[in-house]
Amino acid sequence: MKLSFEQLQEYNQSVYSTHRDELGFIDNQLSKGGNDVNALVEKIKAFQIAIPSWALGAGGTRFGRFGIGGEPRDLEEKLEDIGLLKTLTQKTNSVSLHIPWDIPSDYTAIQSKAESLGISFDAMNSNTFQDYGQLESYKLGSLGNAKKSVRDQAVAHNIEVIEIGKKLGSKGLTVWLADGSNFPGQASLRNSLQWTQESLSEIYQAMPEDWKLLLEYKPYEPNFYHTIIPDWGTSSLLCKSVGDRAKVLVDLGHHLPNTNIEQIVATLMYQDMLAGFHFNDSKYGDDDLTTGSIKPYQLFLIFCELISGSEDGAQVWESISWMIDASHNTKDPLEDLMQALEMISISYTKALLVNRKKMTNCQMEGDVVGAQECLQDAFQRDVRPLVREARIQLGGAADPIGFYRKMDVRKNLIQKRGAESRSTGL
Ligand code: RM4
Ligand code: MN
Ligand code: MN
Repeated sequence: MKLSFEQLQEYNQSVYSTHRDELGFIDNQLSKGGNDVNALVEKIKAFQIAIPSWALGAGGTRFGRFGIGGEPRDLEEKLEDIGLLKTLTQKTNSVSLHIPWDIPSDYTAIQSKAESLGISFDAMNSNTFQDYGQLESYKLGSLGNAKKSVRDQAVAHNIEVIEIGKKLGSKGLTVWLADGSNFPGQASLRNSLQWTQESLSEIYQAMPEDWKLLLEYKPYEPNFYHTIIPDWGTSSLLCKSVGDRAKVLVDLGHHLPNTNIEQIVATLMYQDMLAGFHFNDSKYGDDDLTTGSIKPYQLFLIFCELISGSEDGAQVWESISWMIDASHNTKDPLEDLMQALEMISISYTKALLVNRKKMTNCQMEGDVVGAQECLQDAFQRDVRPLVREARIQLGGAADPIGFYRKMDVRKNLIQKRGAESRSTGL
């Protein structure tokens, strides 16, 4: 479905005067505090987040899956959905593909479709956590499997993913391993780590020189006794052993409750080892809920570390990749993604507002209360008018979800694709 430019403009006009009032208010407040509001809006405009191809349909749990209707039936339709998100939010211009879920049947057609929508191909994702008809089973692991033939097959799959990505213009490979064991004694903890290291090294060698390897970690699930890469430290260790274009990917849901994720970000940036982010939120683990829906303060603190790390020169901002990695069991996936993009923008904007100079002085003088006030002053502000202004300036909808609903997009998609259409993914 294509949204008409005129309808979007008309919609924006109808909410414009309220927006002007709200923007004028915050503009005034921030300018008095010495902030360059135009520069802030430019930064918000520049910040773009990739959408994973597996997040456009309804997700499920091991108990069930409830379709939303009108889900994209193939890769072209997935791109069309991302095109819609782009038109509405102006916050995304790339897609992250999962292989074998999204192997293009016609590369030229997919490329021209993506090009016409202004979408590029972000990091590619391999899949060695499922069986999909390949010779050897991944039931007991892949890159770290005790059987060499399984490891070889998993390495070959990753190399095939690189080849597919090369044809599409991608510049990265994201590896998430389900490898581990469910019971003590099932696997050799040390050997499985070594095999994983060797396999990753082979994959790294096959990567073009302008690519990066993004290595995820996860403390549990689907294995519950041990996972081979449980934490950022192990991921970092493996990355360092394979080469300097291998870096650690932080997926927000891949931590045990109460982990200080902002500290992990700081530590990784300190070593120039942060590859990128998978945004989501959770209460218990890898819940894959909408980012910022449960712990918005944590998301803000993470952005504070990201901004300070890049402003202080620890790691270049542009070297970090951004992606949403969520699952939508009870929401319309497109609405959920719009909420996520909004929360990411809000958290980023608030973090930009922190008076870092003042906070550093407080830190140096041991002024605990003063330092916390610096953070609260930024976090408690309603920055939505700034985020909206950035979106309007780029030609997006003043209120993406409002316009999406007004245009009955989901109803239209159901009419076109059917109520029972299913998208590939989890
Ligand atoms: C995993 C992990 C990966 C994603 C899969 C679908 O938990 O987060 O990034 O590729 O889910
Ligand atoms: Mn992830
Ligand atoms: Mn995950």
